[in-house]
Amino acid sequence: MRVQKLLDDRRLLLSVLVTAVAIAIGSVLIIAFAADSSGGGSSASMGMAPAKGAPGGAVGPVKIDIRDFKYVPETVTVRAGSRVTWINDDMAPHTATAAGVFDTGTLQRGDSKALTLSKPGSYSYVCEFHPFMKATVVVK
Ligand SMILES: [Cu+2]
Repeated sequence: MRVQKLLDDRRLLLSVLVTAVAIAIGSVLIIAFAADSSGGGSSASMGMAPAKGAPGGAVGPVKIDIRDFKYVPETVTVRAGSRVTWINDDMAPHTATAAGVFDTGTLQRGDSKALTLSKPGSYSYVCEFHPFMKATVVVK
């Protein structure tokens, strides 16, 4: 009786082990599939990544900070139709004015203004209050 019981226990243990191994293999396969599909997703988003390169980069939307009497970045290149936002972080009021092309109007501290630039060209602009402040937007 005792020997028989021991054998039964062993069989039970063996079947439990086999089941555990099967579950382990199954979950490894599921994880591998999940990793594979998420890997595909991340490589797709990596393909999109260059579009996010805003400062001085290729495609809008783009933000330009005004601080210490400078436009940062000083030169930006955007695709036609991009929205460009100027944000005044200075104490002094500023504008971003390209005569006859675009004008943010007066931006007080903390103000921002978004303009859509749709016509290709290279536009240098200044601050109406501080004409030594110069920068360029290139619209492609
Ligand atoms: Cu200014």
